[in-house]
Amino acid sequence: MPRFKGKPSAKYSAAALISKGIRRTSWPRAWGEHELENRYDVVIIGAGVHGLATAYYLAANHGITKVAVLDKSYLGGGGSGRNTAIVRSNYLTPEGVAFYDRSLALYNSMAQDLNINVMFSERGHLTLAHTDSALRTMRWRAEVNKLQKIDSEVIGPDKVGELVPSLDVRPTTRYPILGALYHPPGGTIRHDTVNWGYARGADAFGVQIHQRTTVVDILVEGGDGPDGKGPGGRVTGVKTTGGDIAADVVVNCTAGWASIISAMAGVRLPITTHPLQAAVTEPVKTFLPAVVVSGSLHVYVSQTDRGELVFGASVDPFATYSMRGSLDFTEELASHVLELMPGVSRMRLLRQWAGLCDMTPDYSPVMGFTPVEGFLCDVGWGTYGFKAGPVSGEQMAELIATGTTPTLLEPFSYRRFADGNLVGEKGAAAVGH
Ligand code: PYC
Repeated sequence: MPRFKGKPSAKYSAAALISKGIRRTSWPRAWGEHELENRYDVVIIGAGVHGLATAYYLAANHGITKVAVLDKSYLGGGGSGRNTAIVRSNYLTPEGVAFYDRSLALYNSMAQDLNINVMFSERGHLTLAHTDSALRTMRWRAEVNKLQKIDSEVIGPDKVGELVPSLDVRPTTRYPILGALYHPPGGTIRHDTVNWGYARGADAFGVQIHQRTTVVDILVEGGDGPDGKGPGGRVTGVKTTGGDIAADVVVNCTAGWASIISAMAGVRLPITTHPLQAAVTEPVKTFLPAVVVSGSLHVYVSQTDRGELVFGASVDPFATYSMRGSLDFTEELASHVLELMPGVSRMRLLRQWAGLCDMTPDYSPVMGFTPVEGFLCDVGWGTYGFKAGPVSGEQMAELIATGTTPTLLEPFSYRRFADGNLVGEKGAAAVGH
């Protein structure tokens, strides 16, 4: 085989490419900036993955392009950019499994669909069981999953050790690993790129994204409430820091502020908001080939392509809008990770952060119509929001375009709390809450 001799041409050296790339001033903008108009067909509140995906599918699948996506901060700055980028479909309820399975399919084809490298890594997902009751739940999930043709099975400690050699699978540990739910199609994806891909795609169809535009009120007329809002009313638009906008359809795609935004329309949501903290270590050589979750030890961990370990835990046990990290979290996280993987004891934690999770009583979202005509919700995502972004956008767009609730959305209606048809998904939460 001919061997390369001599130095690479200076023109193509890494230093030259990097410096040219950085200095280049003509990169096309991925999405544009616009003057706020005074009317849109659809106003979407929240430029996270749910809002952006809804806008994208409205335009791409239904030709509805007179759409504004508003965000009080920057695009992807909420839960969509703060999560641990895990995707999976091994849920507990048949409704949840079908929903997330569609999301995973959309994540699988996203690089081609949006023409952007989302770095989807189908590396497999293991939920460890340390007790007989946890093992029972894993078996239950595996059966529900298999009935819906989801690749998911319970495996024993030996197989766990083979798949992830850094896990301590000895039976003598304090919390011995009795088995795991193994879900090969689960993995990770680059969360920011998913947001950017949907934003760029929506923008190309003419959708307008307005960052730093806060919704301060939702305009409703004819409602039962003293202010004319609430059940029986009809949405007419929104009041923002950039001016009033008229719209027949307003969609709440926020996380963290979902109940506050809905209250502006006179719609009460059964949601409490909790911070969820995460942390990342310094990068090291790749050694963790799968996503590992331990519900009993309140931890999930995966390794990024850069080599960092990304950890998360359960939501903080108090309701607040604060996103401050805490020493309690770090200490607990470190001690639990070391129970599982003693070998990482000398790795250093680089940083930690938090996002906000809107928790519903059954750990399932609230999607679709509300008692205020034209005011729709895609909220209440708890700790599952990022992984549901694509399917939520696709299905919400269909609902808006056709006026009919698609089958995948039916179980998650606002009505279910009054009808008593809860979709209990707590057993599939990555960690016990
Ligand atoms: O449900 O897989 C999950 C998850 C990971 C991080 C937060 N939730």
